[in-house]
Amino acid sequence: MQKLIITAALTGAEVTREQQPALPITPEEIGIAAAECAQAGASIVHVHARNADGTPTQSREVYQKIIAEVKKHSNVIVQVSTGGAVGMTPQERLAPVTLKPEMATLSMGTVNFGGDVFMNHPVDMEVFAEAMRAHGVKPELEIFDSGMLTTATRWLKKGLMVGPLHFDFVLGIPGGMAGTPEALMYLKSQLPEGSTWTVAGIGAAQLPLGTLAILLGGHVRVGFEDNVFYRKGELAVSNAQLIARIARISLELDRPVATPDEARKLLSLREGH
Ligand code: KMH
Ligand code: ZN
Repeated sequence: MQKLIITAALTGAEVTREQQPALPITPEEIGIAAAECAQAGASIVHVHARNADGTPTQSREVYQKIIAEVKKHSNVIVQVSTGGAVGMTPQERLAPVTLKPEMATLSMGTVNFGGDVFMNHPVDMEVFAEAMRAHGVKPELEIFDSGMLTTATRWLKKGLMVGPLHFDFVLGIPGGMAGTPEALMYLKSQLPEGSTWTVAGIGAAQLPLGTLAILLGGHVRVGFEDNVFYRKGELAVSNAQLIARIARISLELDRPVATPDEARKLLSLREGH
């Protein structure tokens, strides 16, 4: 089995300080949280930008500061969000890709997102994929429901995307696929050959799905974007606390954790970072 790649989803677009007092918001806070997570075993940080008042933004300048702050403290891979927040325009969402980060997310379809609709028109998705190709950015394909994986497989066959593909199964969003072992097993069974994958279990699904992914040879994403609790009724004290638990479980299961450079190789990221 490959070494385990742990992604720290540090901030997200929706979680507030009221829900999680330790949420990193400013570029400086995100840089420090990234360093703590790298120390605890993360090799990727999935980042979202916020304005000073905590509202989400896709500002190129704020992402530039975040990337600089992360790189100041650690060698971790930076993956920017192109999902942003519900209601943002595709043009806004694409802005951080022009900074040529090593990775960016690419949502593979539209999904109900709680009480909202997270819009991903196929025409926009193609523009996003093309921009990532042009800037040498490795997409992580966000799969909220099974048809999105079918779409990715079709795009691969049509040459709209080049393999090996890397997927993130985001399971447990109200409106998307359930955060259950059965859902994860089904998605795994449908992967194009040679793909890598990680799982982001939402809320209470984070720990069981992360543990299952370790056993199945996948990778794991944890962090405040997806879950603010350490266990039922107990808030996590930091993103790093969630990372450290997954790293411990993986080591107990005899699966070593990848360094950022090992993750770069496993994900076939471009050279030169
Ligand atoms: N905030 C969600 C609407 C991503 O980062 O690419 C979308 C999201 C996915 O978080
Ligand atoms: Zn995100």
